[in-house]
This record gives sequence, structure tokens and C-alpha cells, in this order.
Amino acid sequence: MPASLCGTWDIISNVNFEGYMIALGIGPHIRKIAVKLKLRKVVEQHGDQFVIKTLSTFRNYSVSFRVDQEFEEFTQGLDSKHVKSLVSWKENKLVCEQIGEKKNRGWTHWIEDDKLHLELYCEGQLCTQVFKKNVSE
Ligand code: VLZ
Repeated sequence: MPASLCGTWDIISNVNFEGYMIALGIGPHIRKIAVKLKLRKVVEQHGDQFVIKTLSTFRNYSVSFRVDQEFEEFTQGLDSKHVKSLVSWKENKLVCEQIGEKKNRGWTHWIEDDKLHLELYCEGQLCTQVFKKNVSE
């Protein structure tokens, strides 16, 4: 069993979020706001069912899915695109492929050194985010 992703996590590093947002086609005004946000992840898991919430003072985004079951995702408030998403475990990593207009799009989550790691990728751009566990709630 891989270490649990569940809990509330606060961002401590964010590398090339700008490049990822450009690849998604997010415009300069929103990027300028988004790049400064202190993002929080709230991850809930019940068996194969996950809810991952990305919270910020500007916008929130939530996705719910079952592992190994393709679903329709609308990335509302991000780049606002319809994609077909599939999340599966690859070793100890939770891997999401997002098939749509953008090539090579998805993300990968894993736990390393008690931190939640996230790689967000789109069309050759890779953003790496690290979150530390929030223990106050
Ligand atoms: O997360 O794909 O944890 O959905 C940025 C939100 C979230 C605030 C970036 C900026 C993508 C809004 C989050 C304007 C662009 C994401 C997945 C993995 C789950």
C-alpha cells in the first residue's frame, strides 16, 4: 500500500506553473494572478473513489473519480476544456491522463518524504509542485 495522499496540503514550491498555464492557453491576466496563489490540496479517498480539491483565494477546482474508470472532466475555471480523464496507480504514483485538444496532458501525484508531490504536464511543459501536510485542521 502506498502512503496515503489524504489530508490537507499547503504548497511549498511551484516550479514552471507559468509554462504549464501557457501550454494550457491561459491568458496573461489570469496567469499573473494564478502564479502567486498559495494553493491548497484537499484529498479524500474512499477505496477507489477520490476527490481532489485545489483551493485558493482566487478560484477553487474539484475533481472526483474512480481509479481505472474513464470519466468526462470539464476543467472549469482553469482552461475550461472538456477532456476524457483516466486515473490509475503506476507503482506508488497516482497518474492521470487527460485526453483532449492538448497533447500529452495529465498529472502525477505521489508521497515522498511526508510531502505531497504533483507533476502537471501539458504539451512538453512540466510544472512541479510540492505540498506539506497541514496539521492544524
Ligand atoms: O490538479 O490539475 O491535483 O485536479 C490552479 C487553480 C490549479 C487556480 C492547477 C488557478 C491545476 C486558476 C490543478 C486559474 C488558472 C490540477 C489536479 C491534481 C487535480
